[in-house]
Amino acid sequence: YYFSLEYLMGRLFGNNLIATGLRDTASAALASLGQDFDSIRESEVDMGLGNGGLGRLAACFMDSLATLDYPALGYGIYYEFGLFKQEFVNGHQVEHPDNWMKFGDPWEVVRPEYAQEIPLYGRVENVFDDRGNYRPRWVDTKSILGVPHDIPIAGYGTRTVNLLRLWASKATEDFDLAAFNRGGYVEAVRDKAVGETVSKVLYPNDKTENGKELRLVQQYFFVAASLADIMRVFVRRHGTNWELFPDRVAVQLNDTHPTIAIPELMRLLVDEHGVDWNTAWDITRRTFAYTNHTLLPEALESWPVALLSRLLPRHLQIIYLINWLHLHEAVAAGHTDADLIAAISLIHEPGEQRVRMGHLAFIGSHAVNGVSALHTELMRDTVFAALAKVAPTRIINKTNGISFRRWFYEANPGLTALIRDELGPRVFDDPAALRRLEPLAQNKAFVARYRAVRHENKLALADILRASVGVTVDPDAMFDVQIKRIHEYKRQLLNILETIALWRAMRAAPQHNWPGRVKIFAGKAAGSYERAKLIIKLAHDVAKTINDDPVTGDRLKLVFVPNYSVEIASRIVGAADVSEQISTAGMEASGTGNMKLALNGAITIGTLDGATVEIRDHVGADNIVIFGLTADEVAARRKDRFAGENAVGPELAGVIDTLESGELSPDDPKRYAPIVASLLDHDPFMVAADFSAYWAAQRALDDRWRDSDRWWPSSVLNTARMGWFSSDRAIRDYADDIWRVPVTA
Ligand code: 26Q
Repeated sequence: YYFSLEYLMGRLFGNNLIATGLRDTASAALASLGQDFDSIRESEVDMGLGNGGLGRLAACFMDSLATLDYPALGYGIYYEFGLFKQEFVNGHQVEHPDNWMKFGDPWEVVRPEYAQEIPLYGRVENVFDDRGNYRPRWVDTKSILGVPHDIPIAGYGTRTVNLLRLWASKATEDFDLAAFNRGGYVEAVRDKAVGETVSKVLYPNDKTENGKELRLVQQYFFVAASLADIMRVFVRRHGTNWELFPDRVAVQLNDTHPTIAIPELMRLLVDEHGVDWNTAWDITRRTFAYTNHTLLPEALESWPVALLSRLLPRHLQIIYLINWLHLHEAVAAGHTDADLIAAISLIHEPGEQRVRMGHLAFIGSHAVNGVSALHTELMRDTVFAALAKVAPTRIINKTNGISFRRWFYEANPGLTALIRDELGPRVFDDPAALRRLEPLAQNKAFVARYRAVRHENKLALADILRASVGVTVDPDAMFDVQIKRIHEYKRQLLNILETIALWRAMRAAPQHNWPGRVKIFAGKAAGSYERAKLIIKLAHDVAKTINDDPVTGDRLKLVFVPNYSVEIASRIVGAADVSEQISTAGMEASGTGNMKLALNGAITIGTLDGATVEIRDHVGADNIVIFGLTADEVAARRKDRFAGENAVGPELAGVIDTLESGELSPDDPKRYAPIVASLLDHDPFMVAADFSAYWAAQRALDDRWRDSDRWWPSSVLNTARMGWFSSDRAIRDYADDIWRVPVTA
């Protein structure tokens, strides 16, 4: 059972047809009816119930679970509004609600018969039974109803269809009754609206918005409904033989967002089913496993004790008892150092008491995993260092993967057909078989066909760019792509500043043999993230300045594709020549866009961060361009406060001149003063520190591009050597090492 607050599914029509092998049949059938497959496909709304990487990973995992015949369900929330839609008005991001269900959802199967009533608020009555045992009762609760909506997930080339079970919230009768008894009809209806608010909207922040009550209600709502659903099925099959529970049930927590499931399972076992505490704790731990997706301090979830005591008073008691036993166990094992004990406590103490959800997930799980080798190592050394002392084997690595069905066969039908021609259809059953392409990297005829496919994809993308942003680009130019959420640590700023530097260099030496470049950006900024929005505006100001410059002409363009989505990503990955993976080393847990682009043959320019490290290991150091500070070097600089010591090279100095001159923003000449200040002052994301290395790496990429006998074999080798990054491999690793579950078919 996969527990996730987010599933970024995209469109399902094409995907389901590929899975069932009916894509071509459907296309022919539609044609015979005078209908065009693509326009039917495009009439589907994108199911955008996620923010970015974490939500898309959940979607790829659902695909692989079904494809590999694992008996699995995904649980989450059936948000009425998915991630906001993005529009640019005068270069500024404007958000609009994504009312994706407006015309109904053709995939949903509603299961009202499996609805669950979820209690909230109230208080705990401290009752003792006649033998003196503590039998607490959670009373005076309000409740909301969870109604499951099932989305079928068809496996590729198998009869397995798994379910994505998403809960919609509804008001319950007694919610209304309470208000009626207080004498208010209108209040009753308002309470009803509160019940329906819970599943109304996805939180659009991809770093923790700490302390928002509705967010915690969402988390508890879906977790409690899902555990009750799992128990319903378990009891039907095995009765109340709870000791068997961890052998039949494995729950994977997608980040800490569903961590309240740990005290909830304890409450169900101990309070509702009379299981003794120690047995219940053993069952709980053997049931859960937790995946961490970030080490950024501001993104580590914690909930104020005061909020928990109001919303989930019994859970808070249980958390305190878990913590008391956990700390005593540590002391008994010889960990007596007071700093260590404070560091492993579930409760963060100084100031307002808060429950650290990462800590709770860690101690309530039998396995805790990171999402790339580097990230897992950093987990052991930083956020979970103290806990790793008391549980040294719990942290393991499971490097992310991507669904090749979606990110290869569906996103790049031209390349899929070429590979089917060369390697036969069986290659699609085994991503590792892509390796057989390796010798073809030296085959001139094959390379020419591979290149022709890329060219076709670039022509198609050029049409989209013309239609969506009104910019005409040269399909023979290098398509240089950075597509992901806008975040300072992902350093879109570094890329934009390099664009300014390149523009200045081209104007200074227009006769130089510059290769054509199209810098393609896409991605959303959280509505409240001002700096990210300023970076979007800068990209637009740069585009406005350079796109019409007759000196640089077709040789340099910048386009920012609005409203990034799974669909837009699918149109871009097969048309990319260059993949920008340039986060400050140590800050990107894994990345998965890096895998999508390299699989489709883009050459990566990147830092040694996240899974890009492993991509280098697989494609070979000659087929990737690595630059910049390493994670260790970044950490050392932070510690020694290198601030002010950055040597600002001539290129960056020129860029700063341009920013300060107001040339890019004549309507507001000081607009970028805050960006310049942070570059020159503390440079928290090492943009200035890495600039000259990045500039040099980009020029090395220019040299490679001019040498097509080097570029294209290298591109083919990227495709040939990316098989390991299939989510099928990742899911097999979870199943073997964490869930210990065999396939069913
Ligand atoms: C939490 C609390 C309140 C509101 C929002 C959130 C929240 C929502 C989404 C916090 C984090 C996220 C998403 C995080 C995410 O997408 N992380 C990415 O996960 C990918 C899959 O493992 C990695 O490849 C990326 O490196 C990582 O950034």
